[in-house]
Amino acid sequence: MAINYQERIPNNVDLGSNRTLQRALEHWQPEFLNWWQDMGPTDFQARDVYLRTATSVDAKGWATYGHVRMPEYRWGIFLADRNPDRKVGFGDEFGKDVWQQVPGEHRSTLRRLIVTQGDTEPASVEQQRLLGHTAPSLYDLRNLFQVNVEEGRHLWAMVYLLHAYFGRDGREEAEELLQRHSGDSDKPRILGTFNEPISDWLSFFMFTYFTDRDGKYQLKSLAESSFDPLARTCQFMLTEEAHHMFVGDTGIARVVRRTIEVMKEIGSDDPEAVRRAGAVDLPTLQKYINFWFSSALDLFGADQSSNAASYFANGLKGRPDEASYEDHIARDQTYDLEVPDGQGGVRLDQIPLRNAMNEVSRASYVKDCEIGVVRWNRLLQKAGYDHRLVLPSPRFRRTIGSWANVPTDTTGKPISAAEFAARQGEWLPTDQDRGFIASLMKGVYEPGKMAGWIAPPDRGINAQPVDYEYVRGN
Ligand code: BYC
Repeated sequence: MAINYQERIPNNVDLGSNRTLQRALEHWQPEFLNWWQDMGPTDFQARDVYLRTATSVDAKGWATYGHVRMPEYRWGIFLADRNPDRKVGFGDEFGKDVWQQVPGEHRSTLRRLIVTQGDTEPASVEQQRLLGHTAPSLYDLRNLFQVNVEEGRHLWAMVYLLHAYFGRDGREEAEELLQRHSGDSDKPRILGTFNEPISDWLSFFMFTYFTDRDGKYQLKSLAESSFDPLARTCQFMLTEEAHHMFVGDTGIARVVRRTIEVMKEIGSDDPEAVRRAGAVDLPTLQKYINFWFSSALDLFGADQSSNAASYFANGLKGRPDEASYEDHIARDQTYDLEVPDGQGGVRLDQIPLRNAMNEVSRASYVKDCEIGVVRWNRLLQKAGYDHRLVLPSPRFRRTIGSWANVPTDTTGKPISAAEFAARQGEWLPTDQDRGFIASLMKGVYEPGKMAGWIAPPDRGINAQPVDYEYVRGN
């Protein structure tokens, strides 16, 4: 039976009138659903989940709530409204008309950027597929699935661009997006972090706080693109991304709150005592921050990058919030970059600003990450504890860029490889730490009940109470 695409795939790209695109999607959609069944959340596909679905881009339609089974979620295709006066906002073509089609000379580069972005979306769903079994509450279970279906929608967004603008190559790339898998030794996902398993909920909250925030900054950069359909797609994706970071930010805050409660109850902040009482001790929380923050920093690419310089020069990828800068050409400016001097010290290099664009984005990202840390620390301060959580230095544990494989401590001081090896258990989760966190992970599925290691949220979703039955059925 023919599928009514206007109905099946909510969209604002007039899918119904584009036969070629419809045919391409008719071919891809069943493959996507197979992938969702095989690689998406395990065992919860028949449950009714209280999900937000975008049915249009306006304020009324972009967040429609109701109980749905995940395989019946309506993965839609939405681009922010077109601004007919939009001009190229940066680089050598500054001020010219933006492009509605892909210029031949930028075709392979744009395809690669879109494929890299698209690859992360299903990767994250694969990484999180087992988490439903250990959800700390129905509220959290629902949030996990919300994040998962929206990452699925973000994949649709990139696949739409590949199908609509890149012809046969685009269709092939769209298929490969379903063939690479997170952690697969033959066909891994493209970027490092997306091959790290996320097997516990503390990692999930870290991932949605740190890694999804990289997503925010990359999408902001692509939302500046002169290729207008890409820019408009990313602008709309950013509205959904906000909830993912909210899940991470409030998730970590709830862990801190519960830890404080337990420390008060037992009258001790001794990490072993906190663990015995079933909460996450603060040093372990810090190690998870160190791990996921350093991993996310690599996602911005190298700090000196000729790729980044040419993306900027050619108008393909701008700086996040490009409008907030004064000079959008950035041809003659320089950037002071701290690099290792090769003798255990640090040297300041002045490099062309365009080559430092990845670093410029990374610096904005780091500032944004600080905001949550300040909030978590305020909870500790208010409760009368001196312990503070911190972001490690951006030089710590890097595998991309000038600091790649340069051993440092968490303050960024270069140290010997031997010292790093000897001390990494102080800074990064050990097998024993991971084992302890794993031991806390037990599914809690009674409405309103919470696992003992996490405090309840302040409020429910879409003005529903916290004890609402967010996920129903067996
Ligand atoms: N892992 O010149 P460079 C999200 C490669 S997250 C592996 O700096 P460039 C989400 C690089 O490909 C956002 N390889 O590269 C979050 C290059 O290879 P070639 C995802 C890496 O191109 C949570 C070489 O190293 N979006 O949305 O300037 C849940 C030299 O590096 C990595 C995007 O990433 C790495 N980490 O920068 C769900 C946006 N880093 O050319 C979703 C699109 C670098 O020598 N992607 N390499 O073979 C890009 O803009 C760029 O590809 C990157 C890399 C910023 C990632």
